Amino acid sequence: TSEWEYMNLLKDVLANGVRKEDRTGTGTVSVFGRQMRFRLNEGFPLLTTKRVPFKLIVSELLWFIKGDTNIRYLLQHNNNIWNEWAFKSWVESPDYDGPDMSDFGLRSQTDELFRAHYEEQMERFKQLVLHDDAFAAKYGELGNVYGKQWREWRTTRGDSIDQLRDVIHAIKTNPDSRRLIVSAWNPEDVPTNMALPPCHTMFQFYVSEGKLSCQLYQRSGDIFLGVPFNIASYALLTHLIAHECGLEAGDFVHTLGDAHIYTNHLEQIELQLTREPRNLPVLKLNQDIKSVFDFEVSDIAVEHYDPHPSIKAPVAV
Ligand code: UFP
Repeated sequence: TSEWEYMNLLKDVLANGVRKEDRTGTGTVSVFGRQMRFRLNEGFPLLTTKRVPFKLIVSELLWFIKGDTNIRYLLQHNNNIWNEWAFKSWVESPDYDGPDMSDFGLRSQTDELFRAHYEEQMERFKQLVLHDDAFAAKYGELGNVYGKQWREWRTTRGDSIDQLRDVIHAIKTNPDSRRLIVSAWNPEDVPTNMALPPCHTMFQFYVSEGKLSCQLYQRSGDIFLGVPFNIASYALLTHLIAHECGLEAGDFVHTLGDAHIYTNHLEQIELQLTREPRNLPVLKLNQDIKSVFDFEVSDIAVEHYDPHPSIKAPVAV
């Protein structure tokens, strides 16, 4: 199955990676420049060598597609993957009145007592974002992250560009185009206006023989925790757009810049590599929905997903 592409990347980085310090202070083993190819007609590339939470991938992708940049929608779908980035802006603000949360990412992993305080404050934060509109507008907002750049890229003329709608239109009307690109990397916004500079920097579509393929350039990939999500997310995006355009899903080509394994994920990877990939699941879309922009979480499911158990690991923030 296509999952070997991922398993081989793990082995490659273990064999060829070099030690590299990183922004989070965790330490990584890293290589530069790698590519995986997933043939989407072989099955949906949701890893089977550990359980990957598909529902989180769906709600995050639909959140991007809506152009939403506030974590409230994610919280309403029990999706906590972006919480830390929003939380940070609150605990560093003058409005925050709880115990000191500086460097909460590392400290919550090493200090039990701190972790309890952190979890308490995070729960308080989530309730405020969910139920207090003014608070959500101020601190649930992540700035000009993916949703903003995909749907509402601001121009110097003072208007904006809906890159996603434009690229779907171009796929339908000019499928041989070599310019089917969406860019999330906005150099004007990167230093100041976004919680996390985009990891998935740009993607390109390609149409041939009735099939839609997609290639992602990811500048930085946490191979154990981030990349399995990213593979499934872009595979799903490719399927959704193919569905709207009346095409089959072709290949998802995943190109990585700094491809790294955090040193505190090495044991987990050793375990994962002992496991045999199983058959990939099958994606089911609600056929009544025609437009990419109309899908809800309940319209998207995978069938026959029979993974090995999940493997826990600390996230570097
Ligand atoms: N990361 C991913 N995929 C993502 C995402 C983040 O692998 O979709 F949002 C990882 C890559 C890196 C860290 O380990 O998060 C981002 O840090 P930096 O900006 O320093 O590359």
